[in-house]
Amino acid sequence: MIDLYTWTTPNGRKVSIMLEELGVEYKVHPIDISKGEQFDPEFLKIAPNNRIPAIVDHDTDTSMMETGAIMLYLAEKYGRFLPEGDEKWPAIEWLMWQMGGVGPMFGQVHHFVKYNPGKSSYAEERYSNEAKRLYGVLDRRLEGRDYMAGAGRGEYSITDMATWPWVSRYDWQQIDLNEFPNVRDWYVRIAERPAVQRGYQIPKYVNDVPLP
Ligand SMILES: N[C@@H](CCC(=O)N[C@@H](CS)C(=O)NCC(=O)O)C(=O)O
Repeated sequence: MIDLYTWTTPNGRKVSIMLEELGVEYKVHPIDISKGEQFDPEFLKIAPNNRIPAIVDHDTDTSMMETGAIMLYLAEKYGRFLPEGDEKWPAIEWLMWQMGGVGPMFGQVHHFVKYNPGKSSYAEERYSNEAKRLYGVLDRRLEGRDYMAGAGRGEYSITDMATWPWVSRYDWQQIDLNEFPNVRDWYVRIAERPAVQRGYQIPKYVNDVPLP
């Protein structure tokens, strides 16, 4: 049994989508970051960086923060959603690209462009340009592929599950997905998955999955 501590954000949705894809039993504990619940000392014991999401796996007595680690842990535990053999490291390479690039940069776009417009034109421009550059990188990666990692046209993996929730906020980033047709098609393909639809609504409904 897994406890998931989460909120309605891209990082939170990565893990709820994965748990829904795995079809395993898990219990949701909402951590409302708009009310500062991520700073609760009890949560700090599980997530020393005061960020959601985090999990506690009672089967193995493991608690874990950081979505990249959580997703690799779950992929290994259940033997799913991480390509094998020669395809394993490219999948992890692109997962790390999401962790180090897409997440932090898109997060700054949300901060400056969506929530604090006009406070710093330098930051708005810098992070918007970086987001557009990353969309271009993803579009080129997806040329001739259905998924970000895996042989041939690729296979659906944690790399996609980690990246998709950030792209789902394309309107917050003022991105027209039609400018990135490979990303748009990949985004819609994944949005149609029932587990993604369910995982998106954890821990509560905010809006339908956006569609371009
Ligand atoms: N690198 C972390 C990032 C986690 C993160 O930034 N979570 C955000 C929500 S998407 C959060 O908890 N923010 C609370 C805050 O900024 O105080 C991961 O991948 O788990």
